Amino acid sequence: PIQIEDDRTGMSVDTLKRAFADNLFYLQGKYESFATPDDFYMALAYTLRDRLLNRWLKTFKTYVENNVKVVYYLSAEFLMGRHLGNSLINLHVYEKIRQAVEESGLNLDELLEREPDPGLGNGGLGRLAACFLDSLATLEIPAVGCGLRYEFGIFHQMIQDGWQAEIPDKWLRFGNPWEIARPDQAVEVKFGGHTEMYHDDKGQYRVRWIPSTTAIGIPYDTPVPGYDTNTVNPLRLWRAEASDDFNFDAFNAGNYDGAVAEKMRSETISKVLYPNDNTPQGKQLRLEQQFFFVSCTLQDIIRIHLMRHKSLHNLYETTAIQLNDTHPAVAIAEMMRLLLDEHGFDWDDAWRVTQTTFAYTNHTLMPEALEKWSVTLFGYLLPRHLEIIYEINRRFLEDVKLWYPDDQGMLARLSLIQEGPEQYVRMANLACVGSHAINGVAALHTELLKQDTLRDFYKIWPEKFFNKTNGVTPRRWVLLSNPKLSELYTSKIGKGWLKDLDQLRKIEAYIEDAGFREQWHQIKLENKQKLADYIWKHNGIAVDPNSMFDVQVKRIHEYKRQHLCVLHIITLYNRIKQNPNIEVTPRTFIFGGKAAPGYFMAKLMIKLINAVAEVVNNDPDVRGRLKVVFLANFNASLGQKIYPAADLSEQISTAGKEASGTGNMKFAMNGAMTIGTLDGANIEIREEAGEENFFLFGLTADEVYKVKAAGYNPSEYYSKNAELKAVMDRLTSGFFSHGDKELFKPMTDSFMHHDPYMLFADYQSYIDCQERVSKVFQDRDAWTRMAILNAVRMGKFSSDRTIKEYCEQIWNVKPVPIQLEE
Ligand code: 26Q
Repeated sequence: PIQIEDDRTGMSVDTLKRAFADNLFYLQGKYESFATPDDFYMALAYTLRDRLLNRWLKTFKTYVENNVKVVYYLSAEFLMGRHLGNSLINLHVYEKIRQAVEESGLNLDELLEREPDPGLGNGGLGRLAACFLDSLATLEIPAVGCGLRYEFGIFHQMIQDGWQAEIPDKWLRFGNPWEIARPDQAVEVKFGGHTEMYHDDKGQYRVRWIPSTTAIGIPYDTPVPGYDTNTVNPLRLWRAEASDDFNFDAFNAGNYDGAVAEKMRSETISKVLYPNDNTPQGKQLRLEQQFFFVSCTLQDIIRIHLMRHKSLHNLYETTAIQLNDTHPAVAIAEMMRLLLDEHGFDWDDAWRVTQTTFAYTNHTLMPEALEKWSVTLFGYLLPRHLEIIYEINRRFLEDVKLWYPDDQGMLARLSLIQEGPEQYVRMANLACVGSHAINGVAALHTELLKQDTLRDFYKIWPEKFFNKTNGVTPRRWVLLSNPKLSELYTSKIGKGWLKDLDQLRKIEAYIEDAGFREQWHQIKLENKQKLADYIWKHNGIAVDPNSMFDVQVKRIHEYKRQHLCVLHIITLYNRIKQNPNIEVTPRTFIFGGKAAPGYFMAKLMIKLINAVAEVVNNDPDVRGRLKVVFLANFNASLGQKIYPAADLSEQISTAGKEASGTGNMKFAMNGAMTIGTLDGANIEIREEAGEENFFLFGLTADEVYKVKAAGYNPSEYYSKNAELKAVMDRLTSGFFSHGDKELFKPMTDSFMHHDPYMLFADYQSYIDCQERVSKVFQDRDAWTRMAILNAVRMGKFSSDRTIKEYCEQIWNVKPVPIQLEE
């Protein structure tokens, strides 16, 4: 008999072709001859989603039936990147789909480019959450990503006259084929109002929260497939809707527009992602967003637990909740409220359940970046939660007084409330007291947390502190983005490296093989040629693929010091102007990154890069040896094109400021060398690669601290360093701004008078180090050897390693393999 494959699950090329055509007709409602590339993309996306559903439903069923412990990863951001390519990889159907699409007369690469990049995050923190979901599914860990379904993600960046312009990100315009709405699991979230005391039926005092408004949360689930497993975990994002019954009275009383205004207000909650990165903004709507998704998630968690258990006392046995920074930290208070007010717990039991369930990851050291909310705003929006926070604080400080009777400073620093003319709730302190584990995201970061930012908490609870050095998924960041390099690896050592990145070290055996090194070099060159084509298409700048691709892509921030790189460019430019025949190693400087729309200095930095580019790229004396390119709208998809093409990765933050960095890992895995400070994960990257394979410069975190304490005076560096002086003079002269001496003055003034990020202190060391970089690059083979060793020693930075550590040391969860056949 002929075996007939099901159209929605079959994996043969013929079935895939038929399913693709079917979905075009029945889901997009188009004949092939009228279909647009977007229609074809959608039809293909549905073809893949169909093939994930079987595994997805089976995964959920297995979790429920076996009553397994589940990790809930709470994050205000998930920067997932495109789904289609990733699901082709994780389902092992890339080649078959390519064939099916080609036999249908289409080009797969073009269809992949049609997918809008889901940008529900700002940068490192959001992308880390996405890498973690990939690793959790790959390691077969029961896990749910929980967050907000923003209608508008991170803005689309355009460059106009050298300045950043922001365009709304309408990522849902054509519909989202990857999500399934679950309106049957909607929940209600309360806001505002006041609280009341009453006696319960046992005569106990209880508190009732009478809210002034409510909103409805609708969950939308997106499948997250593991690589080479049957596990498909959900990413559950909540959308806010108005609850219609609430304004029924106003509606009936004829106050139609009043009722509609109220409805709009509720639906605003999940409208847009706040575009700030590492600089919190104390806006009411942001707090509403945080509480909204937290309350939806906790109600959901409790509902699921109570499906299999009589009470919530053993919640920690079924549930681990990870707080991705303090953005979801109000969950500590909401969990207490649910247990106390809605499930009749007494305080001590509720507190035990809360503390054993929650864990907190810190992503920042800069005190000004720690989240705090004015007590007035907090109490207005969440009156019951403010009461609970005060009670947590009262009990906590009682304990502290017992432990440190004479230390008022300690009490003031540990308090959940910052005192002063205006009181604030300190979210990091709330997260620390409510969690059983607190972790930093790189070894140095964790050490600095213990010694500095959270030192008092470390003093009282040293056993709560862990380091979990970040990682990235090698599936998206090597296999998907760098297929040629992946093929080369696999041809030598098999496919094992994709689930155990340490195996890449086996490649070291080929380091003396000149043919291997040549193949490696050719792959890098091809990747650079592709990026050069992209640059030509988008910026109209011709760049030489044989020049060094010197790349800095990341959010624009003063502490990340994109402007230090600009000082280097101007230094080289000045040398050329002084002697046009001087020998220079040809370089293409590539920048990319978004500035928070309200961050003036960051926007000025983008203008500066483009202004310098205009001069350098067009000066005949330069003879094309230096090129400067700013690529607009850096996001996950653009990252996938850039990392594989980079020769040099710029990781030049002021030591002690970058908690970890994760772009640094993506570059290194794709065979770029790093120039960097001893900051964040750079330190561990250098340790793994070997110090001879890392271009190190600059002050250490310790030295930064000491130089500042001794009274740092940047103008001294200016007067004593002739080359730095020439660079600054060129900048202030109006040379890069058509004679306008005012344009860059806010930045140059900051350098000369404060220089909080110590560019001048690190300038000479950076320039000297870049000299060494240029020298080595001229010896092509020496460079290739270093790049190979560097790349294949990055096993530690697979997010699989990071997630295994969280599972064993923080969450206490184990893999649950999914069987497809009964
Ligand atoms: C908070 C309140 C109100 C509005 C915005 C915010 C907000 C949003 C995003 C605060 C911070 C962020 C993002 C922080 C972030 O991305 N941190 C980075 O996290 C990475 C993953 O751990 C690290 O590698 C980076 O070093 C760190 O900067």
